[in-house]
Amino acid sequence: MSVQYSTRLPCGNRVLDLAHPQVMGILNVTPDSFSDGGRFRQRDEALRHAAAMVAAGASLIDVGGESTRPGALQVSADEELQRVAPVVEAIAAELDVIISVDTSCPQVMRESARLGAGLLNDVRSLRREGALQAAAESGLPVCLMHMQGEPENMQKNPHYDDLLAEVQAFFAERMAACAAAGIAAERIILDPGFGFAKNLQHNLSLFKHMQVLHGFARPLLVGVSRKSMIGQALGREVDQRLAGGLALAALAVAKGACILRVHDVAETVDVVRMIAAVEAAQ
Ligand code: 7PM
Repeated sequence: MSVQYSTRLPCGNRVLDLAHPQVMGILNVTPDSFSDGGRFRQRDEALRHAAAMVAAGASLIDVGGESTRPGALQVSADEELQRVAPVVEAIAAELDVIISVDTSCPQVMRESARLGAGLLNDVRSLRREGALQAAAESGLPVCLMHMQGEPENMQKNPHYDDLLAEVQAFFAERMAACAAAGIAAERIILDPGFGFAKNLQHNLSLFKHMQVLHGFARPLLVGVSRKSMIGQALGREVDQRLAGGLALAALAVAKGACILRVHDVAETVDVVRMIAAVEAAQ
């Protein structure tokens, strides 16, 4: 597959090589303790998990402090920042990896960029008040993810007249908003948003036809790890979705996706390496 974009994406003080598929490890920092001791323990645990994912071959770590689970309530910016900032700071100091921050909050974007984040991953595609400006001023690349509505209400009977056309129209609108805010197309990554305001048929159809998004000539990120589309297609609980997820990872690479956002880094890296071995053959 010939790519239509520069394969060298500057991410703060590092560069992401998009000539080959890259694996982004998911790091959730959603605590159950509010004591200082809890915060320190949580930071160290997160750092250990991040280090293990880097050792397994992740080139990006996606740090998320807000649950975007369907129906989830929003956390305050202060709470999100208290969860995310120490972890971003620790990873930046200790590990050779690009830090992505899964946030919709302008304050978290600014502070994360200051602390060494290399990528902003916003499931709301910079639609929150002040997010476009914060992202623009960070100078970092941004991942724009398709979602109809908000996480709070998105799975209440999602409907599309023409799913592919609506996803494409959404990206066209958000890329125009980014351009107007001073975020060049060269800084944008696109993500179909699997599981966000989509039923099983929507998810499968969007996956099947993902290639239409190459029309934007921007890198594609795919996040399907352990998601309910696998559970629903195969009848598997969340701890039994690895094989289904790896099948989708391989298929996503075949369809030209270049960032795979996953929980199971080592297994996904094997998928990517195996595909590369075949592609390198005569
Ligand atoms: C509960 C349900 C917790 C769902 C977390 C989730 C994506 C993302 C997430 C994605 C991008 C998950 C989701 N998913 N960011 N953040 N793309 N760019 O399953 O698909 O990880 S949160």
